[in-house]
Order: sequence, then C-alpha cells, then structure tokens
Amino acid sequence: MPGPLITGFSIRIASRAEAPNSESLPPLLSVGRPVPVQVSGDKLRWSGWALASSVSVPATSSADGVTVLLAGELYHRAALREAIGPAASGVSTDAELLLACWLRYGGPGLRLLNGRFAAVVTEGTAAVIATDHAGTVPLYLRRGVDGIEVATEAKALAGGAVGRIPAAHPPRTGSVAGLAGVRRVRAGVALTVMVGRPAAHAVATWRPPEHRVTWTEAKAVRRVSAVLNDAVRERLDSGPVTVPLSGGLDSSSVAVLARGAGAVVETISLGTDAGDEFAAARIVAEHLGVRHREFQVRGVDLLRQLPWAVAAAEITDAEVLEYLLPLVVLYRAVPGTGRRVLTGYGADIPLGGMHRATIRLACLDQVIATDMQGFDGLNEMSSVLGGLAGHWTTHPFWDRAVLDVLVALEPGLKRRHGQDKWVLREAMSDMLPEATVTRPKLGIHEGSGATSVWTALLRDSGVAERDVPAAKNAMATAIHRRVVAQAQPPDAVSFDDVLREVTAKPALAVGL
Ligand code: IOT
Ligand code: MG
Repeated sequence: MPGPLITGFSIRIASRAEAPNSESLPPLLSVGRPVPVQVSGDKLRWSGWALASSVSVPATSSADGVTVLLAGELYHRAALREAIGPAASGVSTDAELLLACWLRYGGPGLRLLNGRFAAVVTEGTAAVIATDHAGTVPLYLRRGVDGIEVATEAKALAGGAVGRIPAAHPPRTGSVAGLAGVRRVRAGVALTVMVGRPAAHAVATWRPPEHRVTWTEAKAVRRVSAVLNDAVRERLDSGPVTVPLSGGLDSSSVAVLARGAGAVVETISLGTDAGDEFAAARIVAEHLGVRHREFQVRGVDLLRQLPWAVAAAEITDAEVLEYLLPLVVLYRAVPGTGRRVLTGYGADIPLGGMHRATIRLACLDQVIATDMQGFDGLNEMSSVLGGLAGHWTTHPFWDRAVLDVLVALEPGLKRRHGQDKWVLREAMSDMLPEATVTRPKLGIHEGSGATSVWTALLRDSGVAERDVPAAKNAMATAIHRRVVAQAQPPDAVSFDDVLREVTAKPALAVGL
C-alpha cells in the first residue's frame, strides 16, 4: 500500500433528524477513489465522500457509539499499540488504531498520536475534529445551525451553506481568504463541536518546544541521528519510495537513511533553464546507487503551473508558493500515480537553515522560535501538494519526535565550527559524500529559478523592482480567488492572463 487508505474527505455531519446531504462529488484536487461516507448513528448522521486507495475501503470505523474517519497515517504504531494494550491487538488499519486509542484514553488520546493526518470522531452529539501536530493534512470546517461540514480542502466548502453561521468562531481556528464562514483548524488541535449548538471548545495536542537543551556534541549528534533514522523507517512500507533530491543535506539525508533501511529508493531532481542542482544530486544518487531521474522544464512553464500550486496549498503567500511550486511541478512529473514520496522539506525551519547568514546565536534562536510559531496555515507540507498527482508525500524532518529534538537543541549546536545546521551535517558525515555534507544550502526557489523567473516575467511586464513582491502576492491572491473561493479547476486559470490582469493595474505598472 503506497499511501494511506484514506487521503482526504468532504463530509457533512448533521443531527439524526436532518435529511442526508445530496451526494455530489466534492471538488477536491487530491486524486483518489471516491467512496461514500454514510453513517447513521443514534444522534448524528454523516454523509459525503472520502478519497480512498480502493473502492472497497470503508471510509469510517465505529465501535461502542464512537465513529472515526482518518485521512492520512500514523507513525510509531508499535509503541501506540503497546500503550493501548490488548484492545489494539486485533486492529489492522490506522483508523481502527485511533478508535482503540479513543476508547482507552478518550479525547486526550489524540495527544498520543504522531502522524500525518486529519481526523473526525463523533460520540453522542459531539464531533471532534483534529489535526496532526503540524497540521500537515489541512482541515477546514463550516458550522451551521443544523450541522457541520468538514473537508481536507477549503475549496470543497466553497459555495455550500449549512444554515446560519453561529456568531462566534470556534477557538483555535483561522480564517480562509475569500471563504466567509469557513474556518481552518490550527495545527496540533482537537476541536470539539456540539452539532446543532453553538458551543465549541479546543485543546492543544502539541506545541513547539520553547525550552532549549544543552547536550554534549556527541549526545546531540547521536540523538539527531537516531530520531531521524526512526522517522524515515516509520515512513517506509514494503514498496519503493521516491525522494525528490536536490543534492542538499536534507534530501540527501532522507535518501541515504531510506536506502540504509533497505527500501528501494528512486530519486528525482528538477531543473529549469534558469537553474538546476543536477550535478549535486547526481553525486548523491551515484553514491547511493539508486535509480535517478532528471526532470527539466522551461522556467516559464514552471510558472504557468502556479494555479496548481495555489489550488493545492490554498494560500496566497507568494514567497511560500515559490518553495511549493517546483515541488508541485515535480510531483506532477513523477511517472505513474500512487508513489510514496519522502522529502527533506522542513529541515530548515527547526535548524535555522533559511537563516544561514544569521551568525549571532541570540538572533538565530529567536528566528527559529518565530518560524516555529509562524508555520501554521502556510500549508507547506499539505498532503494535497502530492495528492493532486495521486502521490502520498511525507516529511521525516517534521515527524513529531524529530521536531521535539531539533527545535529544542540549543542554537550553538545548530551553528557551530563556522557551519550552519552543524548537528545534522555531523550526524550524516559517515553516510554521505564529503561534498554533500559540506554543501552550502540553496533554497528550492533559488535552485529551480522559481523566484528569478517570476521576477523577470513581472519586470518584463513593466513592474518596478520594488513592486515585484506586491505584484507576486496580487497574482497569488487573484489565482486563489478562482481556484479556491470559486473552486475552478487550475487548468481553467491562465497564469498569463492573471499576469496581464495584475500588471495592467496602474498602481503596479507605474510603481506606487
Ligand atoms: P529546500 O530545503 O531547498 O527544499 C525542500 C525539499 O524539496 C528538499 O529537501 C528536497 O526534498 C526537495 N527539493 C528541493 N530542491 C529540489 C530539486 N531541485 N529537485 C528535486 N527536489 C528538490 C524551503 C527550501 O529552502 O526548500 N523550505 C524550507 C522552509 C521554508 C521556510 N518556511 C517557514 N519558515 N515556515 C525547508 O525547511 O525545507
Ligand atoms: Mg532543505
């Protein structure tokens, strides 16, 4: 099974008295086999769709009046099973494991889970809607008097309405641009909603560590090595895996650990006429002896797929989209569907890699703390990025246990001996070529030319240098309106048209 049984859903939960929803397919961008969600409980009725790996997969699991829907997967299952005890011995799916966990621990059991998931659990008239620690399977809801609508993509909730929206927003939720009434459940949250009543409350199931630990070099290197190795192994199954490989430290670490765990690893590297990291990636692929592909696309054709990136990430932040666009283009180019993809994405956030020029430890630690407070809602690791091409992506560096270690390391272990990300470089030094271990960081937006090509297209259209960031955000917002708020298919939105539209506005063309 290359991916989880269920990867996304769009459902409605109403009181038993409600008529079931019409069963039109939701406009989810993720690709999968739609299976109906139909549950008639004592108090609540579920209806809608889930995206499954097979039409024979049941969308929900129920026992003792509790019903569970889980999109995504759990890691560290063996330890979780042991914690749950005999009740977990007969379970086969992650949804059943979550159900067994709930039956033993109740709602607080959600605090035990290390995974990549979005979950819905109902018991009585309460619906609990939960994200993983990092919110990597995005989760949106719209509440009405009669029921709630919950989906893993905001666009699935565009247009529809479930009666009057209660005045207060549920706690620990955020807004979604252009979609009034739709709320995004924050990362590491279990939100309880009483169906048909305005009451809602939320608990945090995880927070980024705020303390810092002072370990010896040897201990820090040993722990980083061990926890990352575990996270990679937890993300493998018996099949082959694809690693998007830049030849930088992060993706190379993931590839070598997956290989070391016995997986059949394939690597793929993306480049454009504006830049590539092919040479660096080749060094690693040859070192590992894995099948490696180079995928070359024209820079302008990369940018033309921006509507796909916006539709997948459902964000308007152009800077983040410059990181995500090359990945979306790459996932669309990976041959076939149903690949399990392990990326090095996210390593730079707890390790301060994006701040490689920040030498002072006080500053480094502060930017790391700020980034760990600010990731939520950027959807950088959204399952839809790969899901739109039918692939399941996962990020070992954002495994909960890895983050707990990396974030908490004192900054002097991250910048040390004149190097950035020192502790990771040291942990990988025996496993990767010297050139890879010492390679300076190059961001995907730099290496692929995503930033420079987009800038050049705007400059050629008459946008002044200082207006480029605003013009990029204006384009992202215009695209978002169409592919998210209006749920148009990304192919129906032309990058060139949006470019013309945005640059025709006098304020930008003449430079405000
Ligand atoms: P970067 O670290 O360059 O790339 C992220 C992952 O994308 C890599 O580990 C690799 O798996 C894949 N990748 C990158 N370039 C290529 C390529 N040319 N071909 C194939 N695969 C590639 C941005 C960044 O620099 O990405 N991501 C940061 C975090 C951004 C800041 N976010 C925040 N503060 N919330 C990161 O930590 O990865
Ligand atoms: Mg990186």
